[in-house]
Amino acid sequence: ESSLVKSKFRGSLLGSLIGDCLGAPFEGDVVTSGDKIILQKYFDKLQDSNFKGPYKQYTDDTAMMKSVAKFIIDKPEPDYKFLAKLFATEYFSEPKRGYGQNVIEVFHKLKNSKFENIYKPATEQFFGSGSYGNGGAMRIAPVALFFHDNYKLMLEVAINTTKITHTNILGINGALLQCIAIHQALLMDPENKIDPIVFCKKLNEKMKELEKVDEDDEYDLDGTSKAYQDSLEIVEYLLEKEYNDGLDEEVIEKLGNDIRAHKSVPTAIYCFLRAQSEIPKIDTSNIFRRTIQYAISLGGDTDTIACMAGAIAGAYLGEDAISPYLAKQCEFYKEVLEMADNLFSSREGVSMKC
Ligand code: F2R
Ligand code: MG
Ligand code: MG
Ligand code: MG
Repeated sequence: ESSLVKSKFRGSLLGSLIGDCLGAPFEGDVVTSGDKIILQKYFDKLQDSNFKGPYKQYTDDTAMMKSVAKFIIDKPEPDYKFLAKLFATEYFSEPKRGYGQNVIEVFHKLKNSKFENIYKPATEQFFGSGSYGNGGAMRIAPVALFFHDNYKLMLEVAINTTKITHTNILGINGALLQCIAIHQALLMDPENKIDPIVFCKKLNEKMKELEKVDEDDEYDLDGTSKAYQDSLEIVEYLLEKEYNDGLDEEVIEKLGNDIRAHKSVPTAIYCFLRAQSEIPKIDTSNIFRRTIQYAISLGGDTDTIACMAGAIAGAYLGEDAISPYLAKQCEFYKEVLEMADNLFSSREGVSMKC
């Protein structure tokens, strides 16, 4: 039983890395009609045991996820100043990993203020409204895994790790949704088929608890406070729809495929759920590969949407479902597996102390 959980830790972090590395070359792409064929060939080639190419490099998604993992592994009692320092150190040692345009201001301010108030720089982003980029969500996997048997603490840590860079409610709730999606997938038996609608409804029940809607708030005219529960309704609607040639365009139009959390996290969840059964023009019987390949086929923020979908798929399926040939194409894959094992074993240490 504990070996299954360990395999799920590995699967989730590896899934996150593979989505980032394989999706990165396509980030910002606009989808065109031949893309599914090109992607099919790209994946067939990468998965061929004889193929030897240069590593696919990871981006900010993995760079920041590394820091979140280290923050948990090195200090079991959450030390958010330590995490802020890890984020900044990682950024200044390798600034060219494709970070968001604005988040780098936070790193500079943190450093210049000697990490005096680690939450202040993020609150100043976007004229005080805070970032709703998907940067909080893309790096959350280690939190969902490590704290999976303490739901309340998991949510608290997810919020506090996100707020160092993202304070807009959409940025925070997006990270929470990604976190609970990984958590819910982790608790599923990979021997049992997932019912996408049931999975989505269950997630939405939890999201309704998290998105506290104030019915009397006259300022919330655009429904920001319940953006994610509304999006999950759309996920359900799209999952129930019969396949047609325009379906993917409708997915992009209704759920989004860009760097905003509310226009990418629900999309990643949809990708994972849609990939539980066959998808036209994606020729593979492997659910993990289908998830990543489909996520990338939607274009836009491909590294991040594939990274988030991959983290969920890996948490459900475990490491065994992931082709080692695909993993071996990614820079840092050995280190990510080591990170997953360290995350798993530091957890055992903590529960023994209790
Ligand atoms: N930065 C990128 N990719 C470059 C963009 C791709 C390009 N379009 C292309 O064609 O290739 N990728 C990485 O950034 C995303 C994560 O970003 P993060 O960490 O959330 O950063 P940031 O800067 O806080 O937010 C990102 C952008 O979102 C918009 N935004 C956020 N909050 C806003 C607000 N309150 N008001 C207005 N705009 C807001 C801004 O445009 C931010 O720059 C991942 O995709 C990662 O891979
Ligand atoms: Mg294209
Ligand atoms: Mg990136
Ligand atoms: Mg991205």
